[in-house]
Amino acid sequence: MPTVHLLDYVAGNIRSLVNAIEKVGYTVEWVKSPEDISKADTLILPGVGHFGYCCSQLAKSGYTEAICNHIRSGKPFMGICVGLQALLESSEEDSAVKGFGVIPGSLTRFDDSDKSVPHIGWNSANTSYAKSLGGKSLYGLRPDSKYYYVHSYAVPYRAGELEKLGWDVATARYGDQEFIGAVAKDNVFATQFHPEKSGAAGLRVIKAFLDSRRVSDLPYTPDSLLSQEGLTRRIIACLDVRTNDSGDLVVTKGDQYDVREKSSSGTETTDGKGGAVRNLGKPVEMAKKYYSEGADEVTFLNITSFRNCPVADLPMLEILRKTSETVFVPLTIGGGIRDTVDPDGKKVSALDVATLYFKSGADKVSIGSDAVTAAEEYFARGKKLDGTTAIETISSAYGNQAVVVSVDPRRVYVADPSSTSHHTIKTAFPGPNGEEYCWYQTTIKGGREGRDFDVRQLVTAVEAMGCGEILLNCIDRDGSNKGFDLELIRDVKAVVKIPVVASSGAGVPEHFGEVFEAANPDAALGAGMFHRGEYTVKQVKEHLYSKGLRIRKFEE
Ligand code: 1PR
Repeated sequence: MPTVHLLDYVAGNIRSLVNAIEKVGYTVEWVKSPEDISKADTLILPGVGHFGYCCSQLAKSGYTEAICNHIRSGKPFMGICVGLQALLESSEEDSAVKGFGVIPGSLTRFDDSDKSVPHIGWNSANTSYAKSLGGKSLYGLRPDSKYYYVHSYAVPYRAGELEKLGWDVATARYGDQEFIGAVAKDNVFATQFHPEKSGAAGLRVIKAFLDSRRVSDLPYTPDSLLSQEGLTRRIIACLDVRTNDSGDLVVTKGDQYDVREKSSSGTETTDGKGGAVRNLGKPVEMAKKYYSEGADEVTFLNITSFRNCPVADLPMLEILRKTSETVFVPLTIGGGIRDTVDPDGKKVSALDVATLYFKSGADKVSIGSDAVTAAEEYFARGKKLDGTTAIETISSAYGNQAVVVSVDPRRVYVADPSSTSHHTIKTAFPGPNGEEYCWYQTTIKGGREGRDFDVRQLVTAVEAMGCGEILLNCIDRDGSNKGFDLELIRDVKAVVKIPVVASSGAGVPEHFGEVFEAANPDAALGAGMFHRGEYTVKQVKEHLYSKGLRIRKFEE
């Protein structure tokens, strides 16, 4: 198989890129020193994280000159995400550090006054306006396909500027900002999106580049799809995973976080544990199924954090490795991301735990209980960061976009807002004694312990610490099939700029339409309705499409 040289200088999920390259018929050889680059025929520079960190690391280790020589020699070069950004002259993210200057221009931060930042999700890379391409596809890009982006900085698109210098440009639009999704000139091709995370559409792009197929014919696309430019509504399938009573790792699903079968009378069994852990299937197989139905992301939550093995042997690592071989959309892993101690007494930091997960194919880690404790301490310190929390250490090493905080709130009803110091909302669903107000109490340990800390305090604290996305569960709605808690989602959306994923309560496709229209989350997640086979991800997307909402269509 032909070989591709890959530079692994930064942290991040490189495994998925290797899997994607192998999937399209190539093998990977690692570049371990600047000298290796002179031996490379085709070179790929991937990247996630911080522009300044990335460019200064490359310069310090002597790679910048070697990469620029490779580009000057005319041999094929591809940059991905920060690998594209490094080709620019500079970035607002770190004005003290210079880029390679291969592409004229500079990166600016997205305006967050009217939208969430980072920009996370599926957006276009549209070349249909590029006159130079004469209606053909650039490296397999299609105007009706969607690609996975995750970034806060982008190159604003100014019509004609780069084209005048011989660049072909693919554009995307976020809110009213048009930016560069991909660029190509001679032997250089670079994408702001992650093709290795963009399903079949992304694999097609990688293959076209590696096969040196710069332009090709486009299939016919109906006008209805071409008008779907912009960020799509993201649908996430969530798999709660735990060991059942026979010791097998299974996908399970609870009602209000209780994952055990009820006895036939509907009550708990005499041992107080309830029945067996519900077993809804095998994690890797179910992830594959949701991928093939068009899920835009898959989240695994390891809901039993006890363990009797070293962190490096955690069974979830193997699940991620296997899943990332065939599932080419972003994978999130949650559960047990915290400082910990191995059975032999060795300390393992939250950052080390996260690193193991990223190396095994995860794109994001999701932090639950530890984030609540860290946020409480942040408030106790007078809202001062201390730099040592899991959120801070992981986001500074891997970027904010890699850190999700999973929130498990529960309603506490009050008759009068003055009876609590917490932020309350007036609810359309009064409490058991007719209380018209409630606050959302945060919990830890899978909802088992409530804290004197509300959801607004938690989300604002974790945003300040460097969390890039909120996974907003709701214990009251979990497994209820009654629809999302719109009041909760609106309340959280009002106080953070980072994306919010609505979770808990989805029972029918209409619930997804309702939540996007009434509470405007950045993504919505479903579990039980998919696991029980009641509806498919595809049906949810068809419903959204019928309501005129933008979605990513699954491509074979
Ligand atoms: O505290 O960092 O170890 O993380 C533990 C993680 O496990 C947290 O993300 C927490 O939300 C999750 N978790 C813990 N216990 C449970 C449980 O169910 N007993 N699951 C649990 C949380 C909630 C959602 C669920 C949606 C959608 N699961 O992820 O998938 O509510 O369900 P639905 O569509 O069927 O209503 P840490």
